[in-house]
Amino acid sequence: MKVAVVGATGMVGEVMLTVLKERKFPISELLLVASERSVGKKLAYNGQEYTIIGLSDAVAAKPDLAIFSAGGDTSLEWAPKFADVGTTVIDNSSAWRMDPTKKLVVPEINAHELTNEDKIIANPNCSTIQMVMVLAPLHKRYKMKRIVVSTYQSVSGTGIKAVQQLENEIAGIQGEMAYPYPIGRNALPHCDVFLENGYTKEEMKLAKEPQKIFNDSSFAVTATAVRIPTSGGHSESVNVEFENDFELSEVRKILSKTPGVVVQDNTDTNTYPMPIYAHGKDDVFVGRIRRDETQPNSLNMWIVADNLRKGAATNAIQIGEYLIANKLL
Ligand code: A2P
Ligand code: 11C
Repeated sequence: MKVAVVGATGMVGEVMLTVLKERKFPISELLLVASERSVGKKLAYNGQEYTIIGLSDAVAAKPDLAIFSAGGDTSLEWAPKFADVGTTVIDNSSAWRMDPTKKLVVPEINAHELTNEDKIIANPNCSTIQMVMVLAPLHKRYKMKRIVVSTYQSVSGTGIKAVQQLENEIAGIQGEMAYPYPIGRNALPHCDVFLENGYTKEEMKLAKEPQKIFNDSSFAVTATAVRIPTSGGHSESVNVEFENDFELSEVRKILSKTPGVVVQDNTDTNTYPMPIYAHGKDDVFVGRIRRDETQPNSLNMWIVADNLRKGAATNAIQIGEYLIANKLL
């Protein structure tokens, strides 16, 4: 498999290389691609040194697969150029997610929809992925009506400048600001840009992407997305109302049998998911599972995952693995 990683020098790109190596992704030739600023620089993968190349050279090399995490504008411009030479693109940006001609895929949920006609495949937003991983088996069993989610998102979701801002603030160093306010000892109800309806773009991703992933618009999602001073790992408080009632013991049983989901839920031992322990792991962790006592058929949960892993790199690479396993490349 000739594989290009576009945005290889970025935060998600770095995790992609780690995950590709860990999962022994079948690579016969690896192309590491970044902006013109990085062309010619060296990057190591699996003990070997690679020279960064630019996008034109990468298209000319006609890779079988290109995994993009280089921002929406780069994806909009370049993903079609790769597709034109026969490359299948898995794109981590928001550029193609809501395009009706593109699939939005969480492999455990809807990879079966993929065909070899899909040349640009969208990877959902990180906070969406971890939420739908937990909701999918519950929706199947109890049918969701409405979800209210509040997120507690780490600075790594914003990018390297935000990680630096938090580190500078902790060290007491004056530096460049990624956010309009300090993030240390703070919480910003502001992830991504504000839209005309008063929501942020991140909140609308949470509201819209799940329907597309489930191919079902019979339920509604409303979201508040908050940036907190954690370096990695997103957390979510999720309230879900179902059509049908449930037993908590059955909910726990269903979730503990769901591949990619780990239940950490024991109040006697203070067991619940936390971002520092989700770091570096591919699973989605769920705990604080309890009945919402204020209305029928409703559940509260706390969901945590490494946003750069299952929320980005791992999910994209699992899509690639599915394509290979099903001979769709
Ligand atoms: P570069 O390091 O050369 O700027 P992050 O999300 O951490 O900011 O990383 C973004 C990634 O996308 C980096 O690898 C960055 O490369 C790459 N990138 C940004 N703009 C472009 C572009 N116009 N063409 C190709 N790669 C780009
Ligand atoms: C965040 N979810 O944590 C974002 C990062 O649409 O892929 C990824 C943005 C996206 O702010």
